[in-house]
Parts: sequence; structure tokens; C-alpha cells
Amino acid sequence: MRALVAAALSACSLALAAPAAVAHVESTQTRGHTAKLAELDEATSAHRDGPGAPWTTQVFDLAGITCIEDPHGRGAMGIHFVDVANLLDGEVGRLAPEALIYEPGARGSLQLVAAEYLVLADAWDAAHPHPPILYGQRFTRVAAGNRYGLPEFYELHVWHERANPTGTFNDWNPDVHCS
Ligand SMILES: [Cu+2]
Repeated sequence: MRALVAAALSACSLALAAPAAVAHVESTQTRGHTAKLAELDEATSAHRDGPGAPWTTQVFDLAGITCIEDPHGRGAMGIHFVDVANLLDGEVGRLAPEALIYEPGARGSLQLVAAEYLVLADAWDAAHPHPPILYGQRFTRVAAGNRYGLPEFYELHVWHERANPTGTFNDWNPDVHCS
């Protein structure tokens, strides 16, 4: 279970946004969320230079890759560290994201770039009639058979520490690099 969960954690979906709509999405997505994003920044500020409890489980995909990049070239997420107990609780909380995501830097350094909310679909659907929504954003549903070996799950990325030119809530950030 631990290996499965670790893989799942990253929950980065391969879902894609329509590139043509991205610029508009950015402006409308961020509007009205400035205060909420500042609160998330505060909640994660102690971990800007590296993960710590409760985000301690590093995620690898089924190929053993830990710094997640889009195979279609739209950018990267980075390295996910998951709070496993939170992942498995069947709920989402705006100030308690299930994963923190880091960009690797020189000499093994890690810089916080984003947070990701994750919940397993079976657990969520058993108690809710609709997919989870935070910041007015409906989570992306990622089917089983994903690169993380996870059962079906819902996910939402929030680029609160590294601006994402394709949208604050987009899965992939072209300004994050794995190497
Ligand atoms: Cu991700």
C-alpha cells in the first residue's frame, strides 16, 4: 500500500488545458483569490527551502521518475512530497494541501513552487455528489492506469510560490525545470 500511495501522491494528471485559452484563464482564475493564495503561502512558508513533516513521502512514478515533466513538452510540476495520512482521509482542506512540490536546484537544493490537493475518487464520491472544488476550480479527475499507479483520484495544482504563465491552477508550469 505504501508504494502505491507514494506513487499516487503525485497525482499529477496528464490532463491538458487548451493552450489557446490559457492567457485568458490566467487572468480570470487569479482574480479574487489573492487573499486565499496569501493564506496558503503562509501555511506552507516554513517549507519554502525543503519539505518537512507532514509532507515527507517523496513521489516516484511507475518508471522511477521523481521530477515530473510533461511528456508533451508543456512544462513540469517538479518533485512531489506527500502527506500520506491527509491523502487517505477522503477530504480536501484549502490550508492543508496533500502535496508540496519542489523544483530541484544546484547541489541538491529544493525550492517550493506549488501545492497540490489530492483525494482518492472512491473515498470522495462515497460522500459527495460532485467533484471537489477549491478556489472556484473543479478538480481534475485522473483515471486509474495513470503513471503513478494510483487508483482513480481528483487533483488540483496551485502555483502559489512560482508564477505559472499558463494559469495559476494549471497542471504544468513551463517555468519549472527538472534539469
Ligand atoms: Cu503534480
